[in-house]
Amino acid sequence: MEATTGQVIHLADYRPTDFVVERVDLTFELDPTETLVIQRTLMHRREGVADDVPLVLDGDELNLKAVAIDGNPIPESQYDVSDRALVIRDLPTGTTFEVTVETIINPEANTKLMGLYRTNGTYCTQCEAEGFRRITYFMDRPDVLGVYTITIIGDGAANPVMLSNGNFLGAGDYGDGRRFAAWYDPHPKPSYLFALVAGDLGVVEDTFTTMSEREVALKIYVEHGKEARAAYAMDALKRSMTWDEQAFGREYDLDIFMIVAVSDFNMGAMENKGLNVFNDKYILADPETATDQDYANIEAIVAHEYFHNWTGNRITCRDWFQLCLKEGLTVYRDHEFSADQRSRAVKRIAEVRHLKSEQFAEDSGPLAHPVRPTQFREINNFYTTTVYEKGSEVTRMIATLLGRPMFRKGMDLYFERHDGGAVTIEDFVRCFEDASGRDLGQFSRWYHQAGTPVVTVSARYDAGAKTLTMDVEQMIPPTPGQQVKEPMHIPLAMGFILDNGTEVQPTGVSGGEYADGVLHLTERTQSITFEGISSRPVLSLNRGFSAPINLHYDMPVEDMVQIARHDSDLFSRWQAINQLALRDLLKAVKEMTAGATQVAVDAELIAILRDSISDDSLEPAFRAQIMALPSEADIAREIGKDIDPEMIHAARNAVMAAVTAPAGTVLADILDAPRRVGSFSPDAASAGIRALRNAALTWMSYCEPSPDRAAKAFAEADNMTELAHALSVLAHRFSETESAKQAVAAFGDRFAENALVLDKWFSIQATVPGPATLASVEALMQSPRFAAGNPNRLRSLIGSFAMANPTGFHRKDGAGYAFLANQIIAIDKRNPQVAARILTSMRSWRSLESTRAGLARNALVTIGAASPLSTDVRDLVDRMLE
Ligand code: 0A1
Ligand code: ZN
Repeated sequence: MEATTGQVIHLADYRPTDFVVERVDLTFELDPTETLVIQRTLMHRREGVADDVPLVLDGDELNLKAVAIDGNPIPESQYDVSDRALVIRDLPTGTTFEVTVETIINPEANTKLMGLYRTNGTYCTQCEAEGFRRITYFMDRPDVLGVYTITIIGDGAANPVMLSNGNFLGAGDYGDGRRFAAWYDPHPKPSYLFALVAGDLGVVEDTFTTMSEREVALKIYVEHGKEARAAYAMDALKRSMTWDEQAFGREYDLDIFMIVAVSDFNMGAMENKGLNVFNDKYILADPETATDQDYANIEAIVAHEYFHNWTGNRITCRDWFQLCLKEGLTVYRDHEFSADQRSRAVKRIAEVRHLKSEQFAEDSGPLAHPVRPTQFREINNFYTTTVYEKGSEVTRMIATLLGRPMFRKGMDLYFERHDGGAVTIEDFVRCFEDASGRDLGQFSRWYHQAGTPVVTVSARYDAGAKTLTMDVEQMIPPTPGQQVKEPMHIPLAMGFILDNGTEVQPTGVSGGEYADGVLHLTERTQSITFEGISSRPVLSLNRGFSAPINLHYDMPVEDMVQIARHDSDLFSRWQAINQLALRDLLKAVKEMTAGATQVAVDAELIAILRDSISDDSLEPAFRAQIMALPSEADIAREIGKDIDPEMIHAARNAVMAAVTAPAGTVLADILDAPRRVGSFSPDAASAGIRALRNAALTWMSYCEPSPDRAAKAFAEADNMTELAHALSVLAHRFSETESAKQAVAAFGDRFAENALVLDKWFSIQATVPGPATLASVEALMQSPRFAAGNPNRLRSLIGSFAMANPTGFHRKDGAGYAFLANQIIAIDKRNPQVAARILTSMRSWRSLESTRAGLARNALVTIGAASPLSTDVRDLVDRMLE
């Protein structure tokens, strides 16, 4: 299973290691450029493994100093060392033995930010998925579990803080300026969960009393001076700990739980046992610098990493193919947590929006893969929206199929049966089968078949027989390596709404299983008849987005309107309005492509939008969601081929102008309503009010030709949510005006010292629509505020441009693609993971119209021809060109 550069690794080749690790002792003598790592690992040969089988340890960019067995240095003839592996022969047989490996590493030169690296003078590690092998030679795979003891030695003045996993053993000074600290983690863990942090950091402290009355010390470490900005994260952590006890009966299991926030990090955060390391973007917040979305993200990610303590750490993955075992499940858990903390319907709408825009897009292009893949070349490229978000949806479907109490029973069994193990998706699913007695064999195809199922429904009502018959067909599109698909078990939540708005339950069903409002689709084609339906019902289908499918149902417009106005399920109402708007948007694109300059928008849609926005009985956050019509990317995905981003942009603008004009007074009422005085609160209800105001400002920008409203909002904003939004309305809708230019400059100057706010500043400028933005992105790269080594900055400027600026990036002359190619090649030299992540912006290139597709292809070929190229980028380019 060792990953050698570029080699394809297959799930079918899995076999356990030849040696079993028992204990790992690590000593670090920290030095910015020459850190000495001494590893002493106690292990034994697995039963049945022949005596002459050598020990193979993974490595990556290591400098080996010495190897010893049971304390005795061994001659070079007894081992082979290469950049990727250390192979030791003639090991003791029939007993446990200790292997000592000494390596030297250079944290300062580690620009990949994998293994031990430096960020603003702090030592920090990132080991998932294969970073531990960049620290020492080891069987660096998730099924090798060991109990770790860590000693950190370093300059005392520079490193008053020295942290690792587990419980604190002690610390002291050597008297020569050096200091040490020791940590012990009693819970066996894989190497990817190892962490070390050392440096001079500030700390925020609190405590949590667990359900069995144990007191846990909570500490969040940040750069000095930023302590006050960690208060919300601490609050979110305590709420997460309480929630996991109440919702899943899971209690924290060490004396201390620590989070460290760093400014250079490849991903969002990492769940190392007892010592989470975070991208500081997901820890630091205050009203002046953080948006409501930032607060929501912090809450969700703090919870996500904390929840990994049980789903990921106490029970981990047998191999990296099982990544969704921890990620899909933990995303599901953090979604449920946020839904409980906030408005469930609004949260679900936001989740589904994200799922469709990211995962559905991935699933329909060259990077599509199953939730549980069977092969990979570079595991870093499988931390995808499919593994995470679709993985979460699959978990959600298990809960829907079994019902909440049975789902909980299955989870309890999972924790009981597999605690301390490294397991597979099959093990996970079996717990639900055993708990419920239900066969989930067909359902498991969700893990194995890629592609978003297309479910086509037609319905007939028979007034004489009082029956409703639904003909349903499911089709799963072909995806790379999977041409033929088997039918899935799709739980379709649905309701029957009568004319008077009441819901009716059928008295009998034939042709399929229907229970508790869920229809179970299991065949390629199915005809289901519902009995006892007194009049023609409106069908409310896929309620709550119970299944991640593309539903094709030619619903009569009056039915859509009925749902949009009256469905008891708020999610369904949003879905119907969105669907109505999408229909008009698609029509507008078609008409404008055929030469029309005007678009017609359905009067009913305009009325529903206006009425919903002004309906004070609906929560503001929900109204804001309704106002966010499908994005240009949503429209493009729906069209699916021959995409012309400029045409979509023009058509959407025209529709926006048409729907916003009649709402003018409603918008003014929202914007002019007296603002709440008093201190800022990030709670969901207050955030909802700000979201509605922001949405109204966006709408105003389509029906009032002047930037004055936005300029006023910018001048008056007393929180980042409204300030950043006003800036983006000015920059995106009125880019040529003095107001916009002044606001951009003022914002940049005001927050010049705050990296996280500057990221917003870069990103807003990178997403100004239109072909001229490429030149501003290039100019911004020359700004002293740009930082080419910082992943957040790269993502905020180059990533936002490529991923979230359809008309800028997809310029018809291909200059956007050529720019991206150069940037990817340059970034790849420093940090392959960040390069690869930004490159996924090209994943839908085949659906572009032919001129752009040709130019996009050229850019991919250019990247592919660059040398050297990381496995990360090589793997993506090859798959995108296949
Ligand atoms: N397990 C983390 C995600 C993560 C993966 C890889 C990383 O290294 C580059 C870092 C973080 C999570 O799900 O939060
Ligand atoms: Zn995770």
